[in-house]
Amino acid sequence: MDTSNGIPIIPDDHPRAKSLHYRHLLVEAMHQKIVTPSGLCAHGRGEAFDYLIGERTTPIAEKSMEAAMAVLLTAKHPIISVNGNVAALVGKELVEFSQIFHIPLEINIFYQAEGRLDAITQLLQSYGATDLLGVGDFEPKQLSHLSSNRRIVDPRGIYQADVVVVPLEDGDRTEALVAAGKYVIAIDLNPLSRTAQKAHLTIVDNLIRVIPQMITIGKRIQTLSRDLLEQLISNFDQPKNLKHSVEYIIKYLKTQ
Ligand code: PTJ
Repeated sequence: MDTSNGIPIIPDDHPRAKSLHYRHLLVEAMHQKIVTPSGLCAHGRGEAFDYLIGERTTPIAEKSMEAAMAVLLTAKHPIISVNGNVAALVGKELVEFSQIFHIPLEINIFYQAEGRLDAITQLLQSYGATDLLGVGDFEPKQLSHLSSNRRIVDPRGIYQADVVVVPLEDGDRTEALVAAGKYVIAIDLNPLSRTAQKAHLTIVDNLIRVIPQMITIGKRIQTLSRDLLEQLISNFDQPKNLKHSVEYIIKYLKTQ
């Protein structure tokens, strides 16, 4: 941890030490080009919504994670899309997730800038990632209905995927992925965002808590029969999930 005159900038006993730690991590990652400057604004938005659920995983999010895991375990070509914030916040956990469940990671960023793809690649490789998609030599394919840089995708990954996980996403691409016939799993603290509303399954929780918890859930359910996994999926109701997530916030605020 950086210090100023030998005193840690973020003392361990600071009441918001954890939150400040993640901010610091993102600022450092921005200096290394992993995170784009706008990524700091996106994080601030997320922090605000995290306050509204008491900064902990709700029972609603827990249920959506179980359904998401069932979708991933029964998918033919699942893929996880990784941008700068995602790599900086949970790169290590995502590499572990990818290796345990054999779900590839594709780097796909909105703000292209020299050195960013390399910086994100190197970070993920430092955690043991080997077969990253969206980088290196590949024949780029384009998603229709999208004009941003994120339309360029890897034919071995997002392009052929039946299920795409989009943590911390912008709404445009979620819509383009849905229009392309893909089942979209979003992780977004804001249940009102376009991404949250347009995805097939939204986990309204902090990415930082979600990935380790999905690993735990995945290990628990991966031996279930296909029938049981499909039951978990059919029991999930996205409109109810979003409605209950908003109601949770309202209820939580009333207790304050
Ligand atoms: O690395 P790049 O170039 O691809 O940058 C992409 C950013 C992050 C800048 C881009 O995706 C973006 O602008 O995102 P938005 O449109 O600000 O949306 C971010 C959404 O993620 C918001 O709805 C936030 O509430 C939510 N969010 C932020 N942090 C977290 C989060 N959701 C879950 N966990 C978080 N830690």
